[in-house]
Amino acid sequence: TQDEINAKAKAAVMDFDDEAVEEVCEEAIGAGVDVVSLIQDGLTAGMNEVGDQFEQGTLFLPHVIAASEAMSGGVAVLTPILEKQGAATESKGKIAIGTIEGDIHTIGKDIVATMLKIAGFNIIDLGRDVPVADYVAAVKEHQPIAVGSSALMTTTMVLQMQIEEQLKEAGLRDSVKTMVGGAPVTQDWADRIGADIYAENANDAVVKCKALV
Ligand code: HCB
Repeated sequence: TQDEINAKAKAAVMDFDDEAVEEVCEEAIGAGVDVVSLIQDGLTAGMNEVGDQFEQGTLFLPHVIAASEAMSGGVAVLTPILEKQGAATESKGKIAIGTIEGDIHTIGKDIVATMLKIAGFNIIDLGRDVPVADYVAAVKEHQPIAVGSSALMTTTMVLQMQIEEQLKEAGLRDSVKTMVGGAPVTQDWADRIGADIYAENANDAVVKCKALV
């Protein structure tokens, strides 16, 4: 069942076991279970658990790296299936997204980008460690309906405020919706800096971006 497969995936990420992660993802595809749930309630749940243990000092950085590689391998197995599910949808417009300057955490941003693509948006992936000026330049060049930033650290999330400010300075703030996300980011933070959308996870991002069109 879905719950069993999610639990297996979570355990495999927590065991840093690339092969087991890929196996359970392939098993999930074969069994026809919901792969979005598998990513969110299985793989991500395992990753978060590893993050918690890293914070508590019971696991160390190499463990986090190993777990994130295992998770990324699983997402890679699932992506073609997700893309197939989304292939029929017509284009809903462009969204630019990237991980903010100073921050190299890409797993969450990549999942959001993939899910938005599947939902029918054209994604301009700015990558990671993206200078604030590059978000502004992307809005100018591509005129997306939304620009999303991902920040995984309390030290980098403050730069999301600068996106708001520099878009205003460039006279572009009213032409685009801003979206913020990443583990330390909250609705309260989005409200404080004046971002239009706070997305808690990839599903939330899809629902809220769809509501823009
Ligand atoms: Co990293 N790391 N890390 N890390 N890392 C965190 C983020 C800490 C919270 C861990 C901790 O201490 N508890 C911490 C940050 C503390 C802080 O806030 N100050 C931390 C640290 C300190 C660091 C280093 C500095 C460690 C070091 O070198 N000493 C270093 C940072 C280097 C840098 O960025 N300059 C570092 C490195 C790494 C890696 C490379 C080992 C690895 C990243 C691999 C990669 O991304 N390619 C990593 C990882 C994996 C984590 C944790 C364990 C998990 C992050 C993750 O991928 N989660 C994380 C702990 C945690 O977050 N609790 C830890 C799974 C994804 C799916 O969730 O939240 O990213 P997500 O994304 C969701 C959601 O937020 C939303 O949708 C996504 C999908 O549902 N969303 C958006 C995300 N972005 C969005 C954007 C939008 O516009 C909308 C929605």
